Amino acid sequence: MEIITAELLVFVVVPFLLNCGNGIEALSTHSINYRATTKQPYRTSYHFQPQENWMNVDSSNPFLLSFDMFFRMIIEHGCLRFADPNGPMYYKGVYHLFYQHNPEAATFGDRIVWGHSVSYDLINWIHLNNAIEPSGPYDINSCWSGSATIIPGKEQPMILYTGIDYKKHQVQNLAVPRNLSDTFLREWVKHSKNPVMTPPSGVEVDNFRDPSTAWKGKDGKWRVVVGAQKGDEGKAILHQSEDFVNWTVDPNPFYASQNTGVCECPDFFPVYMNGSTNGVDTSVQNPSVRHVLKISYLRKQHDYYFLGKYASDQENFIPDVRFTGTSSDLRYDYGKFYASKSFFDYAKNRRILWGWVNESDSTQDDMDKGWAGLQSIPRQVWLDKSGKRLVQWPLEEVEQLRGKHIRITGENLVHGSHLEVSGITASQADVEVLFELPELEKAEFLDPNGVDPQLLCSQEYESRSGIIGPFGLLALASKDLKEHTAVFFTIYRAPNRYVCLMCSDQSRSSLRHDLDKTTYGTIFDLDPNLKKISLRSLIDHSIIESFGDEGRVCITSRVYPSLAIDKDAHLCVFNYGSQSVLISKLNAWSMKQAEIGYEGNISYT
Ligand code: DQQ
Repeated sequence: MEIITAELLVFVVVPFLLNCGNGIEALSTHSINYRATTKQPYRTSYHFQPQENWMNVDSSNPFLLSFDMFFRMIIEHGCLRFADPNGPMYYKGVYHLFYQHNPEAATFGDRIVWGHSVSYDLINWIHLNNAIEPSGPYDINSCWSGSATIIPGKEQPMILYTGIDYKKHQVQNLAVPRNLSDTFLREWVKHSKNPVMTPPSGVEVDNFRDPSTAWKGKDGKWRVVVGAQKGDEGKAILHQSEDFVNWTVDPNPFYASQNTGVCECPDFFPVYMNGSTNGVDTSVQNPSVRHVLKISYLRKQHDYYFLGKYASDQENFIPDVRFTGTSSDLRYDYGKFYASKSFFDYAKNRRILWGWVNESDSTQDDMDKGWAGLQSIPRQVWLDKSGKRLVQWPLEEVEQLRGKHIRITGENLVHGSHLEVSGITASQADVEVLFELPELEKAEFLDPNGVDPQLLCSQEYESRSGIIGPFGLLALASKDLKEHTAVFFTIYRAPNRYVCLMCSDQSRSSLRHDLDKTTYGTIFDLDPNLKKISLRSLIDHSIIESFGDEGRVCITSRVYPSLAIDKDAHLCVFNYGSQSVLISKLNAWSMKQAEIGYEGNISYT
């Protein structure tokens, strides 16, 4: 089918058929990615999402519950879960993304499968049939998260995934492609010896899941970590194997944290120490690399990462700084971003990170929309030259979608300024701005110890005043600014250093009241020599992914405006600080729609 025909389907047939859930099902095998329309204003245009239904979630939504109810629900139902990216990999010229999916409904279910899509550029995607579905006693109650490893030399992809077995225990299973000459790897065969790992002693049978990508030790054996829990202790359990089929468990946890509950989706990988943006294959161990362990803590619903030492002689990971449960812990993203997974892209020598971005509306809204759950724009990830934190940046491939371009330079923003960035599609945009800062000595004093950044963000924005900041972007804003999401910075003088507060304030993102409008924020050290700070936001109808300080700090939010929709959305730059800041340069682009559709139904270029 030619694109033009497919687009006709999208624009002419969709509005007729689309009566939320029911209409979408009717379309599922015919249309290409149906984008935001009057009836689907929150559908995204260039973020990956399934054609319909769920990249899975359970049927409760935390913001509608008290903390106690939310927590009880987690305990009683096992977890609150969403659309994890699974087994991303690059194989023979094709990128693969699998994901947790309920093909039957826009809610979490008891028959979760692995959805499967492929791409040549990580931006335009072809949906394939589900890759892994419940079929045997070892996974009959769902196929949960896992990872892919490509055995070098043999060029053999292996998938390890969690099966919920006939007793509802969590076990790990192996699947391999049926036909290696099919570069789309459409069919996967489960190993006859499944399950290949069962819950070891010291691990709860219903909290043993999400095997990582494997790495090869110096002894030639493969190693993976599996997330687990015993009581309040969270663990990553190491397993070793020579053949990927017979695994032995290490009695000592690779990593453990007290009072955290289960560690979900552990990811373990090396990064270069010299500031290089290149990625490193997961098995590399040498003096030029450090290691990163990422844990998704279910109780927090955030992805935390630890920089540290892989003590291969003791088979464990020693983080530089242990988990504290406070706002000082390092996170990939200080907004919505969970169950993430990275992979090494051999084609371009980089490490790529995917994260699941859930909804902030209610379950009923999701059922009405007929879908829920997005994937972030894939991010390249590397260690900052300071060695103290990771840097994330949207893949260069997303820039192929950039269309109409607006540039602003040398604009001074005095106290109270609002400068509209007009001429682009503000609901579907990529904006990069570099702010030149005034003399930092003038900044307000703040001792960041014990400060709650989220609370400070709300207060800062509410007051509409400060000294250096708040300044930043108003995204998805209505013309009268009654609706907007403020993504901004405020600079402070702290003892012996300068710090920056980065925030995303959703409190005015919609006239609707029935939404989770939590304000997100974090405080980080500022390099005083730079005298500048950058902000990039990828805006796509109901998602705003923001990258502060050249990607050292990220915040992703989901918003559902009722006025600032499609052509009625505006984008502004603002400054409420008493000190002026200068727009050193601003580049903004309208973004085109990505091609995301079923095989055979799109003309893929
Ligand atoms: N989601 C999966 C689990 C994982 C959780 C189930 C994380 O394997 O622990 O859908 O969101």
